[in-house]
Amino acid sequence: MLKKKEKYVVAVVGATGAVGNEMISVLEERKFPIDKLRLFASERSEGRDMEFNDKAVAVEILKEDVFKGIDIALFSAGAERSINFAPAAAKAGCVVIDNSSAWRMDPGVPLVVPEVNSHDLKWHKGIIANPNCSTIQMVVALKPIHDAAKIKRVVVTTFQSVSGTGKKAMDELLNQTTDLINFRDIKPSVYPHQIAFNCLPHIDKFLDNGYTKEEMKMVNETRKIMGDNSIMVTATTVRVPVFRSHSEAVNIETEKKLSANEVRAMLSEAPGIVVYDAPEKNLYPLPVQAAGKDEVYVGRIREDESIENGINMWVVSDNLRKGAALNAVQIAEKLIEQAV
Ligand code: 25A
Ligand code: L14
Repeated sequence: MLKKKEKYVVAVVGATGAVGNEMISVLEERKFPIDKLRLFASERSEGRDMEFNDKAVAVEILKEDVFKGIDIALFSAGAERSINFAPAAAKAGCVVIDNSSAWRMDPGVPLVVPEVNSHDLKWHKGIIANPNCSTIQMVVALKPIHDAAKIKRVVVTTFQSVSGTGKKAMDELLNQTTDLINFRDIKPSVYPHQIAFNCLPHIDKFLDNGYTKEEMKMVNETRKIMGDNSIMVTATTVRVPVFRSHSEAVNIETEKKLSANEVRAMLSEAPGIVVYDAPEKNLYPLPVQAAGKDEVYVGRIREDESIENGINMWVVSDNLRKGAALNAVQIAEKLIEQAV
């Protein structure tokens, strides 16, 4: 449990990665009450300094015994590091907010999107999981609809940017693009195929059921966050040559009928959402517009005319912000609110 203090000792594990970098910016921008910031990464980053509030902070090597005296640790260094280090951190009295997939479906670990289920923070035992990026932005938009009309089924297709995979993937898209327009040969390395000028229906590993792990995260995490196992979800996740922000085409079947106007009105009022929906002015959410922003943008809201009670919409958000770093920091802010 987090003890109420004026300022906290905060750690970012995986600080030199794409998400870790964003965590440092978000902590700074939101004036998080930090007494001391500690940054951890692997030996590869040894000797590096990073900037926080105009001061240099040295990157330290992650070891099991570093967590004493740290109040909150934001982890984003991959699932293996989270499995190996989060329990030791929790044992040392630190609250871990973990970005990896390691702990999300553990029944003893809350999986939290503050707009949806901050009440689940109450039962944490030292580790709190931050959901998958595609799931976070979708549940923010689903929650008001579920409360109003009970969702029966969701069919989602994602268009995911390369930044989710980390810095090496962003470099790969940039280098392939410049190589191809200069008629040079390319050799895929992070992804199994060319990502520039292409779409890959493949995110994370394939499972025995023919789906990818990313697709099944959207199914299982949505139910856990919404606290309703009756919601049916089916997903196709696609990597597209975009640097930042994920886009999603979401089809929702509800028990009660909702008009497109009702959905537009309720989402406009909902926390964390901005409705951009004026097609006559070519206004709809775009990944380049959402990049660097905090909100989940929703547009193209329309009734599904092929079923009785259905809605289609287009949901876009920055995967490194709301999809990862911002959601983690918002969890920490809620913990502070609830601390005694
Ligand atoms: O497959 P995994 O293990 O589950 O990991 C998945 C990847 O997903 C990203 C993250 O990539 C991770 O590597 N990720 C994690 N959570 C995410 C989320 N919610 C997420 N992506 C989206 N949404 P990343 O590049 O953004 O961040 C990697 C960070 O983790 C640190 N790290 C790695 N191993 C570590 C460790 N920290 C402590 N102990 C360890 N054993 C990593 O630090 C980085 O901060 P680093 O020092 O290893 O890397 C510094 C720079 O080096 C580059 N690099 C990475 N791998 C290699 C490399 N360079 C050369 N060879 C390599 N093999 C990185 O680009 C980084 O800039
Ligand atoms: O958080 O886009 O489970 O390659 C793992 C795959 C994050 C995104 C997670 C990607 C994801 C990542």
